Amino acid sequence: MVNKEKNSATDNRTVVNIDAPNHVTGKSIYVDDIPGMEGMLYLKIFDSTIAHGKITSLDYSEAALVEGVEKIFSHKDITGENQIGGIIPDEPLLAEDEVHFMGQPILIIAADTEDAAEEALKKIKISFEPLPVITNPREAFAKGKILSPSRKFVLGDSAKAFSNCKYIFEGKTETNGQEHLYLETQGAYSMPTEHNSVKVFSSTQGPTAVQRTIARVLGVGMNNVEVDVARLGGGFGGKEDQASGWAAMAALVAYVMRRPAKCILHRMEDMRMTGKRNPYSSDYKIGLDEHFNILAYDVTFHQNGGAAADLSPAILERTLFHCTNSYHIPNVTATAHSCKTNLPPNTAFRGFGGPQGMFVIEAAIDHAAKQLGIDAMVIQQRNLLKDGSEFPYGQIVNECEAGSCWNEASSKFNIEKVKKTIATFNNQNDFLKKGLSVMPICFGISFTNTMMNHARALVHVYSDGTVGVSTGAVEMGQGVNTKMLQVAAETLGVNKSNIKLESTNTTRVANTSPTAASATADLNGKALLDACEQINERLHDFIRTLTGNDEDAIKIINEAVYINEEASVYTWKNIIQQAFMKRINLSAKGHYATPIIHYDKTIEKGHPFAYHVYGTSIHEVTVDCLRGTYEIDSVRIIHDAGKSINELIDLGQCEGGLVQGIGWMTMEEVVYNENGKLLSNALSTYKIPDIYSVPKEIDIEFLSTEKNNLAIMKSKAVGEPPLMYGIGSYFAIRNAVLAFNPSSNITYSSPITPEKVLMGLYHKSEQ
Ligand code: MTE
Ligand code: LUZ
Ligand code: MOS
Repeated sequence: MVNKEKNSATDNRTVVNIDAPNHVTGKSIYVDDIPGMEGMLYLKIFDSTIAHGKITSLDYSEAALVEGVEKIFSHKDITGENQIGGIIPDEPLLAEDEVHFMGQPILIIAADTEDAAEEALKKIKISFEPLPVITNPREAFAKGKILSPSRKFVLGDSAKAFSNCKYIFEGKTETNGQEHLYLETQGAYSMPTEHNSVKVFSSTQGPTAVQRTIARVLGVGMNNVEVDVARLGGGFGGKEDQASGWAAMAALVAYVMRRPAKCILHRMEDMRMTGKRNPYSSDYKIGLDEHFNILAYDVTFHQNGGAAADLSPAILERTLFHCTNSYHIPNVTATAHSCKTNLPPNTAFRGFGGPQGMFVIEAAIDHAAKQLGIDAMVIQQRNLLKDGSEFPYGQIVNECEAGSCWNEASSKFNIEKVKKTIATFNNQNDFLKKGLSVMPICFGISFTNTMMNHARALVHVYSDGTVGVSTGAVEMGQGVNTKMLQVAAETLGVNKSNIKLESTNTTRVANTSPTAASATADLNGKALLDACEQINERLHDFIRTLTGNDEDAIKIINEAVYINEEASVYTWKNIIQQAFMKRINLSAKGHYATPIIHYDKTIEKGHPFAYHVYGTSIHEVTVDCLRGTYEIDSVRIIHDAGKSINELIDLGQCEGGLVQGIGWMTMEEVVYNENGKLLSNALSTYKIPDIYSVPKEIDIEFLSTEKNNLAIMKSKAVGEPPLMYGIGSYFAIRNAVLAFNPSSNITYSSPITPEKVLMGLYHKSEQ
């Protein structure tokens, strides 16, 4: 099952990321590396110092006099609409009379130098009349502050089912936010172009969203705005929607001043002004029969949305879609509220609400297991999805790999033996305790908003036989450009060295969905396939006119032309030259829209996902019970990769996702005080996993599951699913704490930081 044998460097499936050499030699270009043009303005943002209040006075006359300051923009200087809300128009670009979070932009300073802009910043005088600050989603909900209508998914009849349950357990969970910490901070560089237009280089996952937002803010057509993206130094969801504001600022200044303008956030500005993963506060109730079958599950989610909707309504929806993770539960009532608080608008982050939903069902199962005196894995395994199971949203499970991943992991990594070794270790050690957990995952692939699941690609074959490929995909480190290159090379039969991946540009490929939902390679790859096939068809027809036999079967492999399976005198290059002379169209635009998917929000039922990605991870940790510190000893994973198009890249995605998930669950602690001020506002106070805190051993094996699904060349999406393996490390640490102190009151609250571990280790029950 597991395919490890093929590893030759010439194998298409182990192609090295085309960006790797430039990344490691510092040649890759990010927005701030684009050389500034003559007359370029530097932007600085003046942002709110309180989390909620009315602006009673604002005086920037002195700041405007600083030498080098060209203009200070307030909301009154916006030529179009002061609105950047993506799903719901509830977010001004610049605050007007009220501020709703600390870090909310109020003014833009445009100056000849960064120093002048910084200097001006200090001279702005503002006063506020403070209003009550809410940071807690439950409190917001109790006060009726919601960002979008609440949602409810119902399967079966959980109220009735609970009355047939032998065991019922209820509880609460908390998951905290997560800072994206992309290496490249948010930023954009814009220049005025002819005919009332602007060109913008933006570090965005959503070039079209940036284009649409700029058009709205400037009050021009989308055809007046060209957005270009070479690559991102990471996005992780943080630039799916939240790149638009900075791009709109740079574009506004360029448009009004007729000068190039650059807006790049410094790290602490970025951390303060941008939203993070949505924290959730949730209630669960789980019911089981005497055989530990889960019969019923009720769950209520309170999502901390922050001060504006941003993508939170869509994130909320995905939480519901994944609220039963990879388990078959026949009776489910899941309710979700998006709560408005005075924090920066929270946003997409790898997993997009899915991880938050999955944590709760895992906590509920763990709770039941602890009370029943059994291992959580007994309940987990017993209730895994099978072909024919129904998800709470009505989609029927098929090509299910939940059981195969579990079984493969269990036998390959010998769970039974690990269990025994850990029990022995824990018996022999008083102040070191080990913990074990299993975390299965199931993640739906497609944008949950059906209309977003389409893409286009543009292929030019130049008359010398070289090829330029443009798609709507944004390269952000996940290797999508390399995958696109492989698709084009394989489909056209052209050597990779003759194909160039162009930047993502709204003028070349329009109306793109953001690079998100892990679906980028599927959507854009299939559009690219369509474009390449159109060109193939024209070339094959042309070759048949040369052979004079319109029955001939043509194939081009490695730039050699085969006719009826036999090598011919023709090569790719001479065929292209001849076709060009015969005025054959050597360009093609491909289009793809995912078939079969649909969803009816009015009844919350449908078939929203093209397919699901599965996997099983096994986590072993050791807790130092004197210090409360811990080490992740190992994480072993069987991952459902389909037939991976690029095993090196997909392995990197699994490792990166896993570690990012572990960070969210264990050490990354976003802290706001009760005034809505971000305390974890720098890398001295916000810790992400480094080489010392990653698992000592990571073993990831792909379950080769070449099936008839809608994945690109049968290679399943891989960007987000592995993040959710990280949840397993939380439960392994928790289990180690309980091995030391079985009566600990440690709650289901993440991240499980060393402080929380220490408190849990030494908690004394009241009796
Ligand atoms: N990998 C890297 N190196 N950098 C990133 O920013 N973003 C993740 C994931 N992997 C990200 C990454 C997120 S949030 C998503 S949705 C997917 O990549 C998007 O790309 P894909 O659709 O091509 O998988
Ligand atoms: N973005 C989005 C996403 O708009 N819809 C989604 O379903 C989604 N899923 C994951 C990540 N981003
Ligand atoms: Mo990823 S959260 O879909 O950008």
